[in-house]
Amino acid sequence: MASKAATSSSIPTADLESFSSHLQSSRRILALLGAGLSASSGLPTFRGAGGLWRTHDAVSLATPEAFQADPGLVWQFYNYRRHMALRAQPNNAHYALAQLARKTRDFETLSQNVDGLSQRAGHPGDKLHLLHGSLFDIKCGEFFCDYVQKDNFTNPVVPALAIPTGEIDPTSNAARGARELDISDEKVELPEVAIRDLPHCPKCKTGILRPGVVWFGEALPRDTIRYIDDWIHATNKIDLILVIGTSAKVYPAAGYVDTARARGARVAVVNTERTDAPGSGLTKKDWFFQGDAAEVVPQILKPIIGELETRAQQA
Ligand code: BV8
Repeated sequence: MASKAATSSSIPTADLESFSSHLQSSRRILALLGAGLSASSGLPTFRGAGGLWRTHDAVSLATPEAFQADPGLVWQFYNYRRHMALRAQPNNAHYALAQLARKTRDFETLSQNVDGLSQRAGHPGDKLHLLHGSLFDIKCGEFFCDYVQKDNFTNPVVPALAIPTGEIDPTSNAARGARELDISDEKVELPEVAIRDLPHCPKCKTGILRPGVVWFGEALPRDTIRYIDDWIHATNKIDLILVIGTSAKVYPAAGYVDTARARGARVAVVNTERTDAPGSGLTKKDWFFQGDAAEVVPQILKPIIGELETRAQQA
């Protein structure tokens, strides 16, 4: 297992060769994706600086309790992340994985990301499994109501959540042209949002709508988990698991690395941090490619996907 800051030319050939031959001989491949995949698209990760939104730890806002306590604040957090995700572009790692999915019959991708960038890179929907939901699905917050709205890209999700520009009247022309304030910075005043101005459920008429993401303490989507478990148990062999841009600290998602390993999978990690090796660590049969996913993933998948047809627009 080798590790050296990998730009396209500096991935140790030995690793690239051994990885390439294993990749080409692999019949059943799994991938586990995390926030690091979208880092070079400009979206903050949960660890490090990105882990804080204003003075709030992102993880603490991603809970039913936080929504119960202050649905306005939680909606401002999610509306901001929807806004940032809509403004971001998929990068070459998103495109490379989409290409691998088109070229590999038995390749399933498990994403912890809720930003929609893999979908926008054309990753085949039937081979992309969103473990933690999507920022662009909206559902009723009442447990007894099953109202769900898929792929709602309205921005802001309701007028009251418009990102402030510092202009008094947010609907004025001046406001429309004005630069948005960075509300992730606690120094920027966050406008109060009244409960009545939050999105309400058109079905049960009582519930406040919430983002269609899986919050901490909540179960993952049953059908998705069932599909993945059926795929894993379909045969007793998995050849390779790609672990890309994740600290693999959140369960049950992180548990899939050892599940795949238990079925004979070799592990290939792409991460900027040497420290973030998943599950029970790496063995000499595994690979660690240190570097930016947008750089490294197209490089290591080249034996199957060739040169990327669709490349991210250089910002
Ligand atoms: C549940 C959606 C039960 C919302 C998210 C076992 C052990 C310990 C704890 C638990 C356990 N089982 C369950 C728990 C509790 C909890 C948990 O895991 N807690 C953690 C904190 C210890 N799990 C849960 O609560 C789960 N639910 O267990 O329910 C249950 C069962 C039945 C019935 C009822 C209840 C639900 C977990 C899902 C929570 N929702 N997201 C939202 O997004 O707002 S999790 C969220 O955080 C993300 O989806 C992701 O999963 C996680 C962040 O992790 P990463 O994506 O890896 O991002 P991170 O910033 O950490 O790391 C980025 C990495 O990229 C770093 O390694 C960095 O070095 C690297 N990187 C950075 N830049 C680049 C890069 N790499 C490459 N290129 C770059 N450019």
